[in-house]
Amino acid sequence: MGKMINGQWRSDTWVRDNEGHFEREPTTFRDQVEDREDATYRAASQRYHLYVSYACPWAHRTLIVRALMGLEEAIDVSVVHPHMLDDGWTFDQDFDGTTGDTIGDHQFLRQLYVEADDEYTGRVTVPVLWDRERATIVNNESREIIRMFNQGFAAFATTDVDLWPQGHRERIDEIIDAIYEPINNGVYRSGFATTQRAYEKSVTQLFEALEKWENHLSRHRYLAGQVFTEADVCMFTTLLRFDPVYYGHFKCNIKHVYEFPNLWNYALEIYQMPGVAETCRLDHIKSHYYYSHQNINPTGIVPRGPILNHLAHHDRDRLPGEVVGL
Ligand SMILES: N[C@@H](CCC(=O)N[C@@H](CS)C(=O)NCC(=O)O)C(=O)O
Repeated sequence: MGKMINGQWRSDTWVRDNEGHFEREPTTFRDQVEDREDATYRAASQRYHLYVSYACPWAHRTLIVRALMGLEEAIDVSVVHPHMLDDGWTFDQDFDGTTGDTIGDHQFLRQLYVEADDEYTGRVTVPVLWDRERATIVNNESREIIRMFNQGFAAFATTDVDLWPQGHRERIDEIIDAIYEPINNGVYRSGFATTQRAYEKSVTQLFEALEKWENHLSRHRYLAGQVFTEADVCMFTTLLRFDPVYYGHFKCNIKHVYEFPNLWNYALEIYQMPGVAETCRLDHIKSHYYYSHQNINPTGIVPRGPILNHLAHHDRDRLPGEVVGL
């Protein structure tokens, strides 16, 4: 995987600690769009643009929140090619569903990073929230982008969906923190581990956390209780990728998600919420991981299975719950 160092692209740079644990570097563009007249980045329709990969679980969070809130008109999107090789994310268009760079004429995502900061050092990641007016990156941290959509962009939404409702906020933030390391990042830590010990540690923590939430979901419709929130979006994008990719490619194979009845039915319910299925591109997901990580799948062969039916009937109606504003 490549990386920018002082504005120059270098391929093949991986970050691991000396025990073989994969380390995810913190993102650096952390400005906020706010619905205030004097804000540097003032919320507006059609001013901001979202760069995503359908493959990426972090970017997928932003697409789901955008869909549930009905922000499609206000915030347009460019979709990168699922293969991420020596040039990092590209705007090649020879894969169904890619769009190219619909607002600029860039060939590579890294060009946006250099435009935003010509001395940029760090990874070139999706999602990116881009400001057309200032021609810069506002933010490239999914957790902050989904919060901005919910807060800053509410006036431009075509639904009243609120994924960070009053009265639940502290709990939602605690859950997002709690699932990040063992689950969302845990699958990567398992898959990218370079020692048996590092792998065992991550995979054990991952399945302990999944068992814990499986148990929680046997009694509660959603992670924060009766309301569907940002925390569920963060959990869902990992669950969706689990059986098709993380189980095999990342060796997270103690159980499939479909072997956890509550987690599986919970994922089905979210998949079937309005607008969500359209954001779920398993073709991009499988192609990206199996083809891009040449260190763990050198042949680049993308497996045919598993055959899953995300439109199957789910049993979550047995528990009380709501999506605020839907
Ligand atoms: N913390 C970031 C993580 C984003 C991230 O790591 N995206 C991956 C794709 S799944 C990426 O673009 N990786 C490219 C790289 O690391 O070179 C977020 O949540 O937005």
